[in-house]
Amino acid sequence: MMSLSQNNTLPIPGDESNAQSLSKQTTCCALLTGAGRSAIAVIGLWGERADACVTHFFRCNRSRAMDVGQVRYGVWAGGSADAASPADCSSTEPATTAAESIVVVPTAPQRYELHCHGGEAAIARILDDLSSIGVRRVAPHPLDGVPSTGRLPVKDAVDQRLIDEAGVVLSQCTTVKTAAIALDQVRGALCQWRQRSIQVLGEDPRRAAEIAAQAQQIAAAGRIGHRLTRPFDVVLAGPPNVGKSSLINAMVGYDRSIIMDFAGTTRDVLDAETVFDGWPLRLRDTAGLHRSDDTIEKQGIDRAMDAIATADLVAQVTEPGLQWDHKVLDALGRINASVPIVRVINKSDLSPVESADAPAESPAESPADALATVATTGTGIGNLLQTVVQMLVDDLPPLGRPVPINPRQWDWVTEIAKLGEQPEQMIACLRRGGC
Ligand SMILES: Nc1nc2c(ncn2[C@@H]2O[C@H](COP(=O)(O)OP(=O)(O)OP(=O)(O)O)[C@@H](O)[C@H]2O)c(=O)[nH]1
Ligand SMILES: [Mg+2]
Repeated sequence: MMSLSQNNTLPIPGDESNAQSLSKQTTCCALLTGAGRSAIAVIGLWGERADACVTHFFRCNRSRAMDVGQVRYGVWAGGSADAASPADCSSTEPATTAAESIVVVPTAPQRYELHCHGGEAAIARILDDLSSIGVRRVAPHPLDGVPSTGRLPVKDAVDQRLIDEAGVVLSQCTTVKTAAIALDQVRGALCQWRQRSIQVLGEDPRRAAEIAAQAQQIAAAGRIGHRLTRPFDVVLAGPPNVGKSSLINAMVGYDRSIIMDFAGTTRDVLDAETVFDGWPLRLRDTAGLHRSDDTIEKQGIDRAMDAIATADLVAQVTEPGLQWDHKVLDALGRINASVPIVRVINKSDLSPVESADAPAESPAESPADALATVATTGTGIGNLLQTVVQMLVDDLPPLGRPVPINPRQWDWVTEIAKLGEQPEQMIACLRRGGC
């Protein structure tokens, strides 16, 4: 890990005051998001020629100045084969290879975040293009690539640890939304809150309740923050043949699960990963839940129950007119009452009478909050995904706020939230930083 420089601040890449920093002449790039396939990747670009590199490769869809903090959409018009000579990134010749859609965010003078498609080809192309004009690609150390607007005030080893831990998480994030939260903590959001709180309490211990309330809010964000590197587990559960597998396929956009026109097709838990609205999701297809004497089917149902027990959210799927088996519902209720549930009525293109499995004696009423979908045509799928994500991340604070990014930090902030009436213990806890 990086050491502190003499004046107790974090060294920033390209900063000549740091003995180990890159030379002033060097322009660098680094992949800030984790390795592997993801929806979006973020590449950091910083150094003396960063502006010129962006001018050379980026074609903005509007002719506006690249102001710091403003998001700019456009295309990456590079292509290693066409790039100008290494010394000449100010060439006025436009690069000619097929364009790649990207978002460019100037984060400080001569510092950029380039948000591109998360596929390996798109990432490699941009990094190769930058290398071809002499930009140095640095190892994806979590802190090396972080464009920063200034020095991060690191007061002590506890701050250092909070930032280092966020850096490790940042390097493993696979989407822009998760990376943005980790990046805020690398830039010091949580340790600045810690420092401020210690100062406030030192000046006036009566403000402990106020700090505890803040800690409570921060701890609430820890539910998402402590798991930024893992996708949310969304389990689709329901009776056989209601279209659970069809829904999974429609949600991920390719045929992950086998679909058949008879009950009991899915016998195990099958996973498919996707990203929606910047959030990584692991969609889990399960065996149809019902009372069964078939040994293999029973095992599939047991595994489905296990998946439900550990889910972040359960999509409870049924079809028009089909009553849930109450014993199965009771079992679901006993497993984990705290798991949020989205109710889905699939096959909503069919009227209840057309639904082959509907028991005539017990027509089911659709719950008012149920979402209607037609997996075979895609109707309602966007709405379903949007609802799922909203339920999963609804209590997330705005960007820039402190968020604990691992279980250790989460426990620490939760502990502080309980000390509203004990200012001395609160200061001690803040100072320890959970260490
Ligand atoms: N009309 C209509 N048919 C659908 C819809 N969704 C799925 N189906 C059909 O319903 C049948 C069962 O679909 P599956 O996706 O295999 O259902 P399942 O819930 O995974 O079934 P099991 O794995 O056996 O529990 C297939 O023939 C699908 O084509 C829908 O929205 N409308
Ligand atoms: Mg199935």
